[in-house]
Amino acid sequence: MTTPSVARFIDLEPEVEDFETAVLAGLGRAPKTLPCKFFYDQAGSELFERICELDEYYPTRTEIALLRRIAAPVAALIGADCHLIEFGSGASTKVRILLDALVSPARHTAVDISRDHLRAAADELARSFPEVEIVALCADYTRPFEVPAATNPPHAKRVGFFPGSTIGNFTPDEAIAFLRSAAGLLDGGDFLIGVDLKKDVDVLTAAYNDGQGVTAAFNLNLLARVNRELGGDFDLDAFEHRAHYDAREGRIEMHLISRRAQTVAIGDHRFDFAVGETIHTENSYKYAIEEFRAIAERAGFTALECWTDPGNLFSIHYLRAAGGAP
Ligand code: AVI
Repeated sequence: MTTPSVARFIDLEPEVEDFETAVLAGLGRAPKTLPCKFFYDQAGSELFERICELDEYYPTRTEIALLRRIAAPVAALIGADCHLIEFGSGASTKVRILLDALVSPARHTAVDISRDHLRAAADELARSFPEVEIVALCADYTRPFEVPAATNPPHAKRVGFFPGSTIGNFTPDEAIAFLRSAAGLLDGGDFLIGVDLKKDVDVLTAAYNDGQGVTAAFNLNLLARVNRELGGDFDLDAFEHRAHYDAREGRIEMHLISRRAQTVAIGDHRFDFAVGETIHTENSYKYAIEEFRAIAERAGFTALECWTDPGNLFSIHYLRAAGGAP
């Protein structure tokens, strides 16, 4: 079937959690927190793209090289005529490696909450892969949603794709809940998922404390965003980025530390900070292969295959929903 070289756009009009409500609630807690999903405004997304190119931040280049290496066995496991679904598709860079390797993929659905970015990236994909039906689905993939069936063939096997170790930004319980709901959406299909591995603490901490200060700027942008969008008066020089590895939890924690005792105003609200007080902004969980397999199995998947890079930095798991086709 010949398809037009623009993506079909479906807007599920995701309800975006109110930034103001989340900020006021998070700063009102003890200890103070801000949710990491609010990192990604325009400035934050640009900073994240720079993070992905840093020498210290190994996950992106390692996963891309690994995906290139395993594309053929992954394509063999997936089989012909699949319906590929990427959760949080962003710039749709990594999925191109799969689309190049797959045998006559029927449809690719790119799911993302960022409407304009999604539409542009999906149109680019449609131009590059004119023989694949490309659909851009604007939705919040962290909440339940429906994916329209492929038209050709109508019952194409669904295969999920969730690269980047974004699953590590969920707590293990949230990761299980996400995987369970994805299992339902994939309708007995398969799931290819990138997961960052536990490793030397110095390598981990360097990845989140880069020498150029890009990760610090990314973290501090959250306060700048509060100032821009909510009329806050955070003095960015009065907070410092800090990231450390908590071995007991198996996670990198990112924080913003108050350099002095201070009061910050956001509209009519006031928040007091003691010197050294932190705002916890992100967790990034790291998993041994067996730990992630256990999580996948608790969510109803069978772990069929796992590949790692030669340095054992990053893993890609191939999961099959229990009861799915062999
Ligand atoms: C998007 N996510 C997988 C990144 C991570 O490594 O947890 C976000 C990030 N935070 C700081 N650097 C990168």
